[in-house]
Amino acid sequence: MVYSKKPLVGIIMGSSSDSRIMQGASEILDQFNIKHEDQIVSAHRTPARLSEYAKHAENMGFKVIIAGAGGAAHLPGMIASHTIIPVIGVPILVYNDKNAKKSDTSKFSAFGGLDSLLSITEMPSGSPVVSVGVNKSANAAIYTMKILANEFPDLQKKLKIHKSDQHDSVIKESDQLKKQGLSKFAQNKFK
Ligand code: RP5
Repeated sequence: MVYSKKPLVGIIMGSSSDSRIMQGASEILDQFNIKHEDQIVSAHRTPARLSEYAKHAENMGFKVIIAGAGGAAHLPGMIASHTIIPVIGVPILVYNDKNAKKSDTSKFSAFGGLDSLLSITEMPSGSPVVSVGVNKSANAAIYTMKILANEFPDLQKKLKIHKSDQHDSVIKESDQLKKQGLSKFAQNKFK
């Protein structure tokens, strides 16, 4: 089912380096056929663009904005200060590693993503931004769909199926574990 011809969700991130994590949100939204528009908007490197983006998001009629940022992570809060569209923040562990290789962990946040998590969740009273866990962009997408499902009953059905699929996969794995024994199961799973 096509829910809307126009994107319903805006995904933004502070840097191209965030795209590795933020793609998790787009994968889930694509899987559920939810149109989204994706952009890089830096709160400190493109501050004017940030306020323009908020106007753009309202003009586009986005229902939710998913905003990912690392380090000081002021992007979600700043966007929320410009619009009443609900903002879901994704705290990102990677920091200042635009040019780093995937294997290079030396440029990860000194505070393990806690810096970003607190920046997003500790918005002063009156200017709320909700947050998912560090790097959990897929959860931001699932939560977004829970909000959208208030409007689209078909999406409610799909989310219920998603939940029962999760249930079934746990039961299936538990049966395998019981049959094989814990040691063999773990060896097979992680070999
Ligand atoms: C934040 O600074 C971005 O969200 C990113 O997570 C972090 C580092 O940016 P780069 O130096 O990788 O561009 O604004």
